[in-house]
Amino acid sequence: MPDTTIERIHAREVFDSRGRPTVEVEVTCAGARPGRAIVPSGASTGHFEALELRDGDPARLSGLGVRTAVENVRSEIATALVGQNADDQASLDAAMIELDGTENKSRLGANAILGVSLAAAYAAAEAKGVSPVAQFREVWSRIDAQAASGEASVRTARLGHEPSLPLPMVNMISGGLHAGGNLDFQDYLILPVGATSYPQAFEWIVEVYNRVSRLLTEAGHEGILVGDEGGYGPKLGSNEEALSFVVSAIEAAGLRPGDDVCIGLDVASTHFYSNGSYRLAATGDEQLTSAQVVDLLEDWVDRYPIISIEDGLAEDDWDGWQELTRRLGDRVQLIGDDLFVTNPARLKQGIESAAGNSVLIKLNQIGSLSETLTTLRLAIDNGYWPVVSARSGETEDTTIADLVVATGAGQFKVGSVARSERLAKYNQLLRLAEENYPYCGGAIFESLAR
Ligand code: 2PG
Ligand code: MG
Repeated sequence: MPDTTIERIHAREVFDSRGRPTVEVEVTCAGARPGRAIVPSGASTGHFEALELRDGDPARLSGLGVRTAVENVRSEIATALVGQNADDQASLDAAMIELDGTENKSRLGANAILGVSLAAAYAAAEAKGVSPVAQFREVWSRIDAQAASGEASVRTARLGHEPSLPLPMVNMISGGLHAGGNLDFQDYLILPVGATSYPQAFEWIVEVYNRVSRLLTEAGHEGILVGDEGGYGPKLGSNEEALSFVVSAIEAAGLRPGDDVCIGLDVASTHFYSNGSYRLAATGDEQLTSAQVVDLLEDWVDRYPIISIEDGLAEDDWDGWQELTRRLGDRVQLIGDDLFVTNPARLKQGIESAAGNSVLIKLNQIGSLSETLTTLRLAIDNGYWPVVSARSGETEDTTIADLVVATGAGQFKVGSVARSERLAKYNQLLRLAEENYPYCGGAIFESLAR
């Protein structure tokens, strides 16, 4: 039996892809190499996310330092967890949640807790001599499945059973808070639904990405500079214009829009919503009601090969979400990001009120591996497609690539194919692709009326 007793917990401040401080944690089991994880950070964060603890000292790094969170790991958390079993993920996470004592991890910081939670999984893997995928697989298998409930779960029947390679959803053009606000909508993405393997899917993506650059440049737009997640950040005349560039790029790459490659949007509408209305700036100053946003999205779905829409409505516009789901839920994946914040209680509310049919899964929105997997399980068991996602502030940490494969969650969203904090994850998937995990790709959407 390998010894998985935690001997040491260490943390330090490192920097993410936006040059902002973040937390790195190392957990070491007796006689083994340390397990290490770095916590990511969002820009278009949801109000209901767990709290990322920042120092708030204006004299240092604009208040963004994470020395307090680092100190919380080194002192309180280390004191509580040294001597515990790194292989007992559920108990470690429960102990940290109890130690923190708040609803949203605001005392110790979700960045502190998540860093330890993930580094402990890596430490257990090191001690046992198994791969991260194998370790995450084991933790996943201990999360209780619920009795699959009703018809909806047919949608996700393929997911969660065995390790598999995901369908990537990749950013081509960026707007919103990730690219200087040139466009109101945050991400124009592609999903290579017709590809039959992960490597083929990835090659198609790169081909289309290169065509987007060329087409933008030829049309006199900025086709080189990229946003926080590597998507191009052109100044276009309207939000819709970005869609036609993406369709043209798919065609220019010799692929068929709608058959080979579909489009996804992350509207990220929470950031332009206030007092019951949605304010669009790209085409002057338009104020839309929730119903008008649904009309606009439906019109786009009628005219473009859109298969996925994230945060079409804001994080507290539950009525709007229900209407959107009634109108488009049979044709399109409707992902709740700010709406659900990877939180099982909010996802439950969504399931009960038929809001959305998919959930974005981001570890740091909830702040521990166990809770993340609980939300993932809840989604699959209730017919909500999970999409494992990076944050806009990322690092070389590849946890989510191993996690999406281990859980067989089916979809992956990491930003674009430029910037190495993104490629670190995609390249890890190419390594895992050599291990011959199955790939079901676009078949996960077979229940959609398209
Ligand atoms: C999102 C994410 C990632 P952020 O909105 O889905 O694209 O952005 O990490 O800024 O919340
Ligand atoms: Mg989002």
